[in-house]
Amino acid sequence: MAGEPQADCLFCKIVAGDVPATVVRETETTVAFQDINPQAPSHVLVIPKAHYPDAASLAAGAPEVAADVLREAGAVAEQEKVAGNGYRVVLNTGAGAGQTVFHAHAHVLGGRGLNWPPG
Ligand code: IU
Repeated sequence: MAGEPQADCLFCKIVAGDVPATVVRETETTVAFQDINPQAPSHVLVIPKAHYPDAASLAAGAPEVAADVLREAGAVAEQEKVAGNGYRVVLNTGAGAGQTVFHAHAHVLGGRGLNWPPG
């Protein structure tokens, strides 16, 4: 069923506490943790606790939680002290766009200059 934990999903295991992660923020509906392979001085992932494979399916199935994820992305940027100089929120959607973990997540990147267009 949409939103239910998936046994083979790494991020569901992080939500359950079965796989360790460096959690920086948590709400009733979201978890934010340090990316294991940071692409910027500050690189945090914000995920919904519920399992949706990508941001679009999250927005369609649980729009209030999609809003929570975006709100938390801003809160992470403030907490990480990267908001002032600008930061980027990235929602890779689909393998062709670089999505490798199919549990919705927002990358929050900051702490350096960020080029446009992205690679
Ligand atoms: P992507 O948008 O699906 O490519 O992002 C997945 C991210 O998850 C990527 O930046 C990985 O470094 C990160 N990650 C992680 O933080 N911990 C893990 O155990 C694994 C991936 I696997």
